[in-house]
Amino acid sequence: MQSKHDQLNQWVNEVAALTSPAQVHWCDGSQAEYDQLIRLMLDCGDLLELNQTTHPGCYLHRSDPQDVARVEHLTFICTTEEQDAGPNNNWLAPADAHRRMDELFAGCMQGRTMYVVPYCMGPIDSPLSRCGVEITDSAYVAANMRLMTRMGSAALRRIERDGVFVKGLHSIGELDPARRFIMHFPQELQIQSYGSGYGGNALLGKKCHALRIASYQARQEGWLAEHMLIVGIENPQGEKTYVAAAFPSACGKTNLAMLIPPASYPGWKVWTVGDDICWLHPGEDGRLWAINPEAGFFGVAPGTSEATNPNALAMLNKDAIFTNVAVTANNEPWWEGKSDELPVKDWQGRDYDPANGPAAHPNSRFTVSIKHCPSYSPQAEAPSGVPISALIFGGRRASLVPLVFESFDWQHGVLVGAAMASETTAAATGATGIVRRDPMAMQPFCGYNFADYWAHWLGFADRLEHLPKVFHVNWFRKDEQGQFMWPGFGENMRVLEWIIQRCHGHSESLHSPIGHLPRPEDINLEGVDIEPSALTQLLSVDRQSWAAELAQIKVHLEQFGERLPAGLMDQQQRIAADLN
Ligand code: OXD
Ligand code: MN
Repeated sequence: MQSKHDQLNQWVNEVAALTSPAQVHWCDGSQAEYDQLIRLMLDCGDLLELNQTTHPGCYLHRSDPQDVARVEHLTFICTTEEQDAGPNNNWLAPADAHRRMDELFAGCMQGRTMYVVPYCMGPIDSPLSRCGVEITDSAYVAANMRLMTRMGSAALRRIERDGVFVKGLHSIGELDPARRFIMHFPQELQIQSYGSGYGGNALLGKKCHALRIASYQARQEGWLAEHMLIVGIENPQGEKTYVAAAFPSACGKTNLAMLIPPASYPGWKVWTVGDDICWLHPGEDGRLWAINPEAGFFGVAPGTSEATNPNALAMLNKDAIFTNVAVTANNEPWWEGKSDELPVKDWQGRDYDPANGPAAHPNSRFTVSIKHCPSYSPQAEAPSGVPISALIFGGRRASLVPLVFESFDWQHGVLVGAAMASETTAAATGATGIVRRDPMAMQPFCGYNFADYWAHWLGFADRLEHLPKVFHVNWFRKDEQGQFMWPGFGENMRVLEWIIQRCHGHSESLHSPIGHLPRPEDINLEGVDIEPSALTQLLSVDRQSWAAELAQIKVHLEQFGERLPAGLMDQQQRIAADLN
């Protein structure tokens, strides 16, 4: 097959000439094709069948043990000017990067099938959506792309109509960490990824396209591509308020996106529009409108349970691909936190032995269509997206940061996002549990200089008549004994309620130097076991520690030198002065 798009055909031919595959397969996205991909992977051992009685259509993939997470140190933004990539990115000159990648790709698909995967990020009929084509030699990637994106013929027709598309070239190569690179060429709308089969490195529609390339494009075109979940919160009167929230990887975006309100919230419901990526566009009505560019979840498995995220558990009983989880004697998928039962095989297929560490890899994942989620919002298909009333930033902070606060205004809100910090998690290689700055949860994903990115954010103040309110939350505060002080999960509804009341101008707040905080009595504690003194502590601001934090924020901002928009340092100085 070929497309009606000459430039696409030409590129596919060029890639085939470079990589020498045994055959080329253009993906149409059909069920028959998906079934065929699964069959192929079962035959070669890339997939293992899970219990088809309890988990029909569910399979397990065990990755190379050296290929289990994103590799930030091997991820590059290749712009002509180094300054355009900024201190927040690794940079290579485009010509150097191309030379290096051409060497790796030369002949790398010999004996393999080259899949041409057309996909659309966002509803197929939405003017806000953008398309791409991923060429890959991995059947696992092709199958996962069908779950994660609108993949196949409909996307190809749109590409033929639009003309423009992002070119993604991927090969698993030898899966050798020493021969692994994830390169982005935002000016050429190109991505090249070699040597990894891991989701964020290999499913190019997700982080590479929908965040890194899209954030660059969004700046040029006047919108935002963000690492945010999107939910609609429905009150007992049936009114829905949409919010988007940015948390670093593996900090509970998926759980919040599928929250089930506690029993003391009858008539409330949370609708899932997206769990990871959000494209925000100014609407003609002066509001900010959001689409989820993805069509599925690539969620972290460990910790997902009946208590933490029953909606996720319910959607994982059929048609899901699991990566690096453990299995039980009954051949069902298993991970830490799922049940008290013990697995028989760990994520590497060894007999389970606690001495080898966790049975499921801490960054083990599930891939499943969003439509399987019990709280799926049909608005996820709305071509114009959903109107956003609040943006919520959050991180994993054991101390200092209150349960929730609201920024004074948009400019302050941008500083709150720019100053975000969180303990690192297993979603990326490297040490976990270390506090690092992760502005807007975009540290690994912003495709250009953060200074320019913050200036772009600040500019929305002039472009939107109805700016969303900006909040910061922290579900992860610990007491002196190291115990979490806030129950989290479904109980986070209590914080969301205050947030949406603030959006509708209904609730009180207390002024503090770092923002508006709820008074303890503004958080509904009916039906939850939490000491009033703990809540008071969760809602307090320790001036001395915050003064130290503001000093660190200053150092963080100073890295961006001359390019840093003045508005951010103004905000930092105002708060620091207030704290003193
Ligand atoms: C993800 C990540 O996979 O952020 O969503 O790492
Ligand atoms: Mn993510």
